Amino acid sequence: MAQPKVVIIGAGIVGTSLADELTARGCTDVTVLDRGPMFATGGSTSHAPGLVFQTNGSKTMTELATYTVEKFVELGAFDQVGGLEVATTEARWTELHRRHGWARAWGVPGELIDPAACKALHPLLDERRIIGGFHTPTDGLARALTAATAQAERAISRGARFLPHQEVTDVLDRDGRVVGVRTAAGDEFDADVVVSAAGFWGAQLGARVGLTVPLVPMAHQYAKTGQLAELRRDGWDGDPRLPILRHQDQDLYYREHGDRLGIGFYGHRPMPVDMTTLLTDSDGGIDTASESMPSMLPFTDDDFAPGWAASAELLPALGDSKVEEGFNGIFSFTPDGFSIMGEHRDLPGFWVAEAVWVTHSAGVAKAMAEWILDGAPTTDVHECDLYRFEEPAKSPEFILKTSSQAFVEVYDILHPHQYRSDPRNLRVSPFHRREEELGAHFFEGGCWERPAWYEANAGLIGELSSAGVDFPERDDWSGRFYSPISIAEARWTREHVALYDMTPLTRYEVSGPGACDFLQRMTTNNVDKRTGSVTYTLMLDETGGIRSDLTVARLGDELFQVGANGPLDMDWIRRHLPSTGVTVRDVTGATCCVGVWGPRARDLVAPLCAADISHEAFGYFRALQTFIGSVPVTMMRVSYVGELGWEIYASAEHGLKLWDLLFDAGREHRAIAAGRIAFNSLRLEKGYRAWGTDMTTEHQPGAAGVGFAVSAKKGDFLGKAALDAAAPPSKVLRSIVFDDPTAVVLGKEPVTLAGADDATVGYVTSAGYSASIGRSIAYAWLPADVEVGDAVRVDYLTETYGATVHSEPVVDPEMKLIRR
Ligand code: FAD
Ligand code: THG
Repeated sequence: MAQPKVVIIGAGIVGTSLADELTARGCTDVTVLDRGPMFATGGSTSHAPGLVFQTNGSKTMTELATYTVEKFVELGAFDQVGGLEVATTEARWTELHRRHGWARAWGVPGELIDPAACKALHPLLDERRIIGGFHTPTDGLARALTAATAQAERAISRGARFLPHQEVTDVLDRDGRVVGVRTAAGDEFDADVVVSAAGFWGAQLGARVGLTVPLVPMAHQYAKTGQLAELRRDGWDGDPRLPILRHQDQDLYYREHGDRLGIGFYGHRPMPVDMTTLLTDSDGGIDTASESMPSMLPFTDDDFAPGWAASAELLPALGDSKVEEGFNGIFSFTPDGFSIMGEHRDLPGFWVAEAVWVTHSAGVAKAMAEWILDGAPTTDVHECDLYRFEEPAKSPEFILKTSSQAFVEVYDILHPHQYRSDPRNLRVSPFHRREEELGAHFFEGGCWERPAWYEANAGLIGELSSAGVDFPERDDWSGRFYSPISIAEARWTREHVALYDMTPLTRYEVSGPGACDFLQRMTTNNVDKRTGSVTYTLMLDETGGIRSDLTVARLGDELFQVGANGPLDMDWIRRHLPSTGVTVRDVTGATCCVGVWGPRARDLVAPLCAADISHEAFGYFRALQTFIGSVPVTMMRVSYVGELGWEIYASAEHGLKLWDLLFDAGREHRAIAAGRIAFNSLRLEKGYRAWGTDMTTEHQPGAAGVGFAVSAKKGDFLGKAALDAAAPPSKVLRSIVFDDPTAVVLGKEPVTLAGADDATVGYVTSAGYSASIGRSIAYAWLPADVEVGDAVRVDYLTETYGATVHSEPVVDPEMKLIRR
């Protein structure tokens, strides 16, 4: 679509930024409608205090923020006063080291400073109460309304129009596409593209077009103090000068408003807002918002009291003051804290960009403009994708519970392996009962319960220790959500045999006339091989970036089983599905899968299996439909852990029987059940990548080390043209091995070159302890000229570890373990 006609719903910071980004790209037929006046529309942006802390555990969110800062600075709508986060507990001080690591990894300037330096930056602080701070000089205050107005005016100068008091009540469609919107007054506006940038109204608007937009409008308290003598300055121009301040140990943040302080508080109970009663006076005496400022609810003093007390301790100057004014402001929370971006799959042309902070607004708008006009954003935004949610996660109950929890945890120190406690047990495999009996410790992923390790294997530690296997102690942080039993499980897999519950592995059945051609077009490798073949292959986007990595098993002429990575794969496949012929079905929940891997795998399985499973009869990367006992199974000789063995699939009702047959037969081979931590460590040894963590759409196959999955002989496929035209990558994914056998990192740590200056050159993606070599292995994105044998340093919390770039895979490069 060269010049689409665009209607944007909402003239908050997101809608105005998007109008600017679209018109800057020559897409000038843009109409922005808002239910309120321009530009203090009454939405969240109208009263946002505008603090921008760029650093985030997500590289994507950080980059969206960094772009926003650069743009707002250029617009003269940003006071770059810097950001300061202070620690009042040792745990927070360690956390600030972690945040400093993220900042370095993603390119945000910042340093850790002592209490005196904090005090020098922010004289209101009582430095005796703090252990240290993290200072980020490029953070600061967005003047949200100024930025919105400036971007709108620039868009108008290029041809866009902004119409106030136009409440969109209907989205119009014809032949399955968006064709415009209708307003409450009955006016219609034609459009090829409609973007909902309606902020916390977004879920309601989405529902009108059958779309679940999983956000919850939540009230959050913001107050201003009285005038503070400490903030009065002679000859002052009124511009803020103090850094924006965060006191996360008490869920608080601060900014300057002239000689008053603004205080934001997240320490109160979650207050989800019922949109149906937002503007209706209630007989029950419940306060409601006003029509002129629907995003502001009356202040509830009692909720704020603990926040005020904690503030007065950190900032003694507040002692004589009090809350002069305050409100409970409304903005969006989501189940995982990320924004929501994307196009309605069943109503092409209808897009959403919601649950976006001012902090990320311009970055989100740029990515949206690229996505709408060029087919893909240049920044990887899969964490924000509208279609990232599993089915149960689209339920109102799940959305409310998890979004409320996201509010509670907004400033908490969250361990990367800390999983939600509620809702849980939404998806359990047929082996779950047996796993519980074996003392499984469960992690949650994709709403599935996944065993991380089994207490039943605790006894192996002693046996393996006697045989010389190390079980290094971990520091407090990396020791959480962890057990050394996982080392025993990994080692046992390489020496004996283990059962892995692979049920949560997303899988699809692709069938019908044209199925083979369709998969050939969607993926990079040749999948048009004889029945019984399995192929490792990639899906690319239009820019040649990696959308996913898959296994494609040909089970019949036009019948395939695809092993995938999650809901985004189904979305991508559905979007490209031909209108007739090919059917795609998610068969994950209706089936189950157990991986039987290790040198004794064949000894274990062969007596149970109806077919000849010798190496000659059942080769590597082959699939076969046969029986284990009386259970009909599909077996694939594939192993993400890099061992001899099979993924064995059965329909769910046979699952328990399948597990029992294998487990009982395994006794004489000393088979164990093994968990995800062992699984992860073994796949790192083998050099296998995890999509979403090690590689994303930002990376091309060669750089990510999966170029072998792109067939040179194959005809055209999605992304091929861009791939062929691509410049050589500047960064590549490498395996590094830590020098110190006790070193452990968890991912997202900055990497520097040993011997060079302190400049960060890359970052760790995933890491795990290798029981085979007795050291941790990690993947890191590093400059392309870094070579095998080069020494690097990885900063983990308060430690620095040396590591060496290793050839790949670290374990079994000759593939002897798998092909036997
Ligand atoms: P909005 O600004 O709400 O704009 C959405 C617009 O859509 C509104 O103008 C609305 O009128 C319009 N609209 C809705 N439905 C319709 C319809 N059917 N037809 C026509 N128009 C419609 N973020 C930060 O980054 N830093 C902070 O320090 C910060 N502090 C905050 C403090 C408080 C108290 C609050 C409440 C929020 C804060 N936020 C902060 C969050 C931030 O304000 C919001 O995330 C952001 O402003 C959302 O922008 P938006 O454009 O998506 O939504
Ligand atoms: N099993 C199945 N499907 C999957 C996965 C899986 N799909 C998603 C994800 N995991 C894909 N990831 C991989 C990564 C590596 C391998 C398999 C799936 C693998 N690679 C071999 C290698 O690189 O040496 C073989 C490559 C080849 O022969 O082409 O085994 O776990 N079903």
